[in-house]
Amino acid sequence: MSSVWFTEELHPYYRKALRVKAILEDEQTPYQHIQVLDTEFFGKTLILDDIIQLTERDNAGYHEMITHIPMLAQGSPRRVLIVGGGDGGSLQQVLKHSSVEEAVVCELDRRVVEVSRKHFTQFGDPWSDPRARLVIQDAFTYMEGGREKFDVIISDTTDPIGMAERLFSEEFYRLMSAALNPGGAIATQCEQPFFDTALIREIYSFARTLTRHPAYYYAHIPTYPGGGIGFMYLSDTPWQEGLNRDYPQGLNYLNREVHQAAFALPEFFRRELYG
Ligand code: SPD
Repeated sequence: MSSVWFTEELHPYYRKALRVKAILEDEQTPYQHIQVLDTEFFGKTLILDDIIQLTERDNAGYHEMITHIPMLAQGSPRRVLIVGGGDGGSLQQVLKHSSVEEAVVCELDRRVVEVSRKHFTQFGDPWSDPRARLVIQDAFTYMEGGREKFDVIISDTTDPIGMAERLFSEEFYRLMSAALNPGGAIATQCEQPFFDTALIREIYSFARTLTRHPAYYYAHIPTYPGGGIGFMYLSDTPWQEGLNRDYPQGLNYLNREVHQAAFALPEFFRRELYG
């Protein structure tokens, strides 16, 4: 019996594949190629420009770690910005914090929101929460406006390819830092230690000039290259402050032990980053 596989090729020497049961969406928008596939074991899978963004089975690790780590460190965030994040997964997590009064999602492509809302019902339609505000705009342009301040900023982007590349630049990190209230915290999607060492080192080096306590942490996500992804934490508040707070109910990945362990880095990478 023949089978159909979706293959993500990261490098000429590295690819990974999911077995496909059905193609649910396949659409070219003005910005990107959006696909939703139903896959064996991992369930519905969102793919943008041939890069896996999330699956039903393993997205919790990504969304819980990119949101709650900065939220817990800040302690009582009222205004939160999510850069990208049109699938709603980070928004769902952010809204678990009762301190939140407004969560702004700045997403470029409205179709990501519409398609995800239809298929990823496990996020519980966070868009219908009155605290959620969707801004359809290029995040760089939105941040350059510089009018709004936030307690937490989460950069939930795709990989630094094409239009998203600018969201990994020093200039964009400066814009995010400038939009942060005192005591606030930022977490960004920050790629994979094995494959993206140079990029992460570069981001860490300018993160050090922007905040007092930058740090890199990691989560295990089987469907991402290398089996996981890392995040850059930027704040004048040490991430350890978050360990003393109450965690939101009903988490699937994050607990206090995982929180602490996520900042422990394998020696080759710790040396690269922290010297
Ligand atoms: N290498 C793929 C990284 C994808 C990160 N973005 C995920 C978006 C989920 N909200």
